[in-house]
Amino acid sequence: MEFVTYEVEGQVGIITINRPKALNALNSAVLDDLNAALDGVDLEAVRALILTGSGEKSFVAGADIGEMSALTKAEGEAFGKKGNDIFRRIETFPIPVIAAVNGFALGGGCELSMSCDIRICSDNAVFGQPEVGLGITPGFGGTQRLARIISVGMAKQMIYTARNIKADEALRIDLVNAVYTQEELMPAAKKMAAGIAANAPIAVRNCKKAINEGLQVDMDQAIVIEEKLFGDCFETHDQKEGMGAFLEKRKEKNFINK
Ligand code: DAK
Repeated sequence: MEFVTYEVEGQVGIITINRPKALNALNSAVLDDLNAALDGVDLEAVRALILTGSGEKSFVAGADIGEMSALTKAEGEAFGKKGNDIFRRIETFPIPVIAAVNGFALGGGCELSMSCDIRICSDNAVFGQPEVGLGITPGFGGTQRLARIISVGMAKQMIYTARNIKADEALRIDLVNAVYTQEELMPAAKKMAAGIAANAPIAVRNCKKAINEGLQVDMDQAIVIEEKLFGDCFETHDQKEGMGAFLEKRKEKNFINK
């Protein structure tokens, strides 16, 4: 992969978008590499992912404007589908994905972070949906996920005005969960990922599924989804181990993802 790196530290996978010359902007090759990185995640061994950008300036400065500027309608649609499929894959990826937003998260960059389960950022991060200033709508789910994550009114304000916001405002409107210095960001992301990885993997995966799928339906259907995923945890090794450890007053737990 030319534009994406993938490393594993313990039970945590780290995907880094690595196209610093263009502030990690997403062209077709970057999207292909991101998809390939996801293909490479060993779901038996890895229990949480971190997604970040290389350098200290930018997470992802958007979809590649140079590449997009020359697209025909059909090519634009195909580029949109490619991005949407990958972002949806991240959103529904079996294990949690934390976006460690280390700078600009504009357009497709903001959208990429929103396809992750959790967003934390550095204090120099800048979020925004500049698309209407470029003559297009936000794609890659921008009009859909932003209004589901923050308030509808604030999402409309950000999208219609195309005004960028800084980290402190992103925190205030709940777009991110926490803000760190640049030096603290990756250690904080790794600590959070390790905390997730220490829990029973099947239970964590089922929580992700229950929250994501439950939010798309009414409460009567949502609690049925929850019941099924709850029931699914029983008779697993890890359910017996987690409850056994409590009953035996044992601190160490050996979760084996089975
Ligand atoms: N695309 C391509 N290259 C980019 C880029 C981008 N989005 N952002 C930055 N670069 C490149 C610059 O062209 C420059 O390259 P060189 O000139 O050095 O070759 C290099 O990165 C450094 O950028 P600057 O020199 O501009 O650096 P500054 O610090 O001065 O400014 C900046 C940083 C982030 C404020 C500025 O670069 C900027 O405004 N960049 C554009 C941000 C932006 O507008 N992003 C949104 C792009 S639109 C859809 C699907 C997806 C989308 C839409 C629809 N469908 C499915 C319908 C997504 C749209 C977008 O993301």
